[in-house]
Amino acid sequence: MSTRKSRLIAGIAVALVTLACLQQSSCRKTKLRDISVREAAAKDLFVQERGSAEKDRFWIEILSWEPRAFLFHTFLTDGEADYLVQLAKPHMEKSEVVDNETGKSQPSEVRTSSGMFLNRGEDDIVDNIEARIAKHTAIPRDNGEGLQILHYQASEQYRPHFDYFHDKMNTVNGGQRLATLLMYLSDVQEGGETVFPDSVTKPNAGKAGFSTCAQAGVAAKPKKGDALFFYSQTPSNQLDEKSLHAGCPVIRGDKWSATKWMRVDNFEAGWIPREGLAQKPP
Ligand SMILES: O=C(O)CCC(=O)C(=O)O
Repeated sequence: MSTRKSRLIAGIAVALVTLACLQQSSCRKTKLRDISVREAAAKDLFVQERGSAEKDRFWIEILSWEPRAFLFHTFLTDGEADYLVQLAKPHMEKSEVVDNETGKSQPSEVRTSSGMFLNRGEDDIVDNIEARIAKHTAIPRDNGEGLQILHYQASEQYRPHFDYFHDKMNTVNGGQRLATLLMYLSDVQEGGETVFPDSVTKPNAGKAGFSTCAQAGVAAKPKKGDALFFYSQTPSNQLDEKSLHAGCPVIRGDKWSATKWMRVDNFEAGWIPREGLAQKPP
């Protein structure tokens, strides 16, 4: 077919589609290929979930591609953040870390915070947050471990570490850790950022408002309700050494956070009994 003829046919096709479209009122009001229309539609979805005020707006900020790290702004409501702190407070214990050789948890100077584990699906509020995590990370809820709640007081920190395991024992159930969602449950007056010291870009070097620790690489400042999402593996499923990260020392104030580690496969979550806690739900 000649180029002239095919151009003519394409032109007629566009005219017919436009005519059909103009007969529908929805099409007359919006330009389908207008980006602002698509953005507004996406925003509406989140507004339904989070409330209409600008301060409640959920949006995703790309922090880094190497490692892959994203900041979910306004992921939790203030009420949800306060609830998790309140649930955990009476049960906090000195944090431990997994020993690379034995795969067992033990106290270590690597991590000076205190913490506790909630059960997966422990109650309706936790369950709802976990469903939201699955939706926004696109990683099934059943791949997640129970939430770990952490508390850092002034000078406390979590030194640089990987979330993936170096031993075999810890990967039997659920496989390796694929990704982490770190939810900030409080603001911190100074310090306490989560930093990736081996990130390829160094956007915070010399930046006012970031502690010296956080200036070493891509970093997220703790803000109540925000959540840091990052992968421990590259898109080609290799363990990502650039995902090395640290909880910088808190300088002023204190920091509460909740960590959701997500595995590559289903994770059989047990049920940790606690005083006053109901039996595992059916
Ligand atoms: O508290 C932080 O900023 C880091 C926590 C962390 O690295 C973890 O829980 O794996």
